[in-house]
Amino acid sequence: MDLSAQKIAARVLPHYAGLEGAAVAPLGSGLINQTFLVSRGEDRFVLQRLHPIFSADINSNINAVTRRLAELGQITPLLVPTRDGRLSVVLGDEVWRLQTFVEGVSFDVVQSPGQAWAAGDLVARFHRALDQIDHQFVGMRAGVHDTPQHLARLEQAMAESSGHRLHTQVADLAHELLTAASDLPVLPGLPGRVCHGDLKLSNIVFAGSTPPASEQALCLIDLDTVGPMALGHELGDAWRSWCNRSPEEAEIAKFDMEIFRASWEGYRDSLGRPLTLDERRACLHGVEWISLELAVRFATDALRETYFGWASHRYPGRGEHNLARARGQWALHQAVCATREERARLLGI
Ligand code: GN1
Ligand code: MG
Repeated sequence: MDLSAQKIAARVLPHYAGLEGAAVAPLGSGLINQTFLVSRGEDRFVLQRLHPIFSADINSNINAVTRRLAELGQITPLLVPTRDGRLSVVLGDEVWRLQTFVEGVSFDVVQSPGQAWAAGDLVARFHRALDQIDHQFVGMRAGVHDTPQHLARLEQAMAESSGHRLHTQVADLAHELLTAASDLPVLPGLPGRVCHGDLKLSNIVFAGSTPPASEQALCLIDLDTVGPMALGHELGDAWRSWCNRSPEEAEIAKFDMEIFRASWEGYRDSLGRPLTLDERRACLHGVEWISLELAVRFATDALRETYFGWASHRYPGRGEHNLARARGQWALHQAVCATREERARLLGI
């Protein structure tokens, strides 16, 4: 156990019953929260320190959603209450929570059309299960997919950091991103529905690493962002991740239409109702907007260097890693737009 994990164990685990002497080790590849695997004998749990953008309140959303999924017989991580029945441990400005561990495998890059079908089917089942949920969602991040606001932040970051070592490179990219945004068709306004909110592929747990288990989607994890959202943003975020055959930070991206088709069919066939024309239009352009928006968010953090986690063994700085990601999403955005007609046909538009 490394030093930080030992410290965590000493401060956080006493708040939970039965975890004396448990082992703690870093887990997963999330960019926002700090995640650890806690093991004691046969029992395993996931311990997370929430990123400061999230308040402790969001755990009540996760609790409502996961209990509903469990009631309906779906596999899901569940929050483990503290000794005094709370959903999280608050230590000064730190918020920690513990969840049950779902055994399985996550992927950064999609493996096969069968896996994509399973991902679409899982998300449809998740949406169906939450259609009638009676819960007041709290602590939602306002403006999470307000693309104009993200663009304005990028412009502000550029104005504020003219001396930054990456300023020229970010400015060249930002020029292209701003131009692309002004050319994109506006999304139809849809009412919010309960969504996962962050459907990148690594937030899905599959049953194993090779077929057929890698084509069996067990559950969604990383539920901090569950709550009302527009369907085009939800599935747009899924497809920008699932259909990219390159890792998020690779500067050359490929949008795979076979993966798009399979995942769309998985979603459509399992939703239990046909999507309206406006919903399908939102799906068509949602993935174009989200790939662009994520490029903008990464480009902003290339200058600000405050938000997304980064790999210090592969990049000289947080800015360089985020610039690579921004370029990757920009390449993806262009690849996505080049498939618009084909996607429209598949979506029945
Ligand atoms: C973050 O938490 P994680 O790593 O699953 C981010 C998403 C981005 C994603 C890009 C709360 O997701 O919005 O799409 O990185 N989450 C938040 O990899 O900002
Ligand atoms: Mg994650």
